[in-house]
Amino acid sequence: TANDIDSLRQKLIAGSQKVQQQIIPQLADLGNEGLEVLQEFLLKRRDTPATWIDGKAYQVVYNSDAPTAKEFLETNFPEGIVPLKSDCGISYNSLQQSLIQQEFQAADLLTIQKMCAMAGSQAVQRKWLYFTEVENFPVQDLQTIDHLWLVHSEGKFGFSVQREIWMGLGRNWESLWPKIGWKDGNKWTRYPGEFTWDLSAPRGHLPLSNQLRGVRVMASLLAHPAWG
Ligand code: UYC
Repeated sequence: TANDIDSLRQKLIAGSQKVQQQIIPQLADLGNEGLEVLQEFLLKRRDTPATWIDGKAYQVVYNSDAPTAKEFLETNFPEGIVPLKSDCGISYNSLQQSLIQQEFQAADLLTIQKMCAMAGSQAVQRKWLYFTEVENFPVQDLQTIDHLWLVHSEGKFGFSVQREIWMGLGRNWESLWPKIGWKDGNKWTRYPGEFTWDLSAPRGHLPLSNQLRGVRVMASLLAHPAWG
C-alpha cells in the first residue's frame, strides 16, 4: 500500500546503513513504486560522494527492466555514480561497466591492465608491475579505482579494504592471506578457478595481487599516499 511505501521511503532516507541495506531489496520487490523511491534517493544524494549504499540502489535501478529506469539513468547518471577522474588520461569506463554488471573476474583483470597502463608502455607489454612503478601512481587514479570497487561491491572489495584489514592484523602478510581467502593452510588459492568471483567472497578478497614475484608490489599499493 501507499503507507508501506512511505514507511520504507522514510527508513531509506533516515535509517542507518544497516537499515538502508535491508530496505533497498524490499523496495526492489515492489515494482515501479519502489523503483521511484530508489530513483528519488539517488537524485537526493548525487551531490555527495557515492557510497556502497548508493551503489546498491543504483544496481536495482540498473537491473530493472522498466523502460523508465533506463531513461532515468541515461538522463541523470549517464556516466554512473562514481566520477572517473584520472590524472594520466586513462579511461575507467570499462572497469566501471564490468563492476556495475558485477563481472568481478573481468573487473579484476581490467584493474591490473589499468595499473599497467598507469605505469607506462613497458609495463603494458610486461603485463605485471614493479613496486617502484606503483609508488609513482597518481593518487587520483588509485582513488578512482578503489572507489569503483567499493561502491559496486557493497563496500567489500578494494585496496582500501585490504589495507584496513592488513593494518588491523599488525601489517602481517601471513595473517592477511587466509583472512582474505588467498591461502588456506600452506596452500595458495589457485588463479583463477579457486578464487570467489562474487559477493559471497570474504571481505578484501578482490582485487587480486599475484604474489608470484613477492609481496613488494602489494606492499607499495597498500602503503600508497592515496589512502593517507
Ligand atoms: N595467484 O596464487 N600465478 C596470476 C594470485 C601466487 C601463478 C594472475 C593470487 C603463488 C602463476 C593473478 C594468489 C603462486 C601464474 C594471480 C595466487 C602463483 C599466476 C594473473 C594468492 C604459486 C601465471 C595475472 C596469493 C605458488 C602467470 C598475473 C605468470 C597468475 C593472483 C602462481 C591475478 C592473489 C605464490 C604461475 N595469479 N601466484 O599477474 O606470471 O599474471 O607466470 O601468488
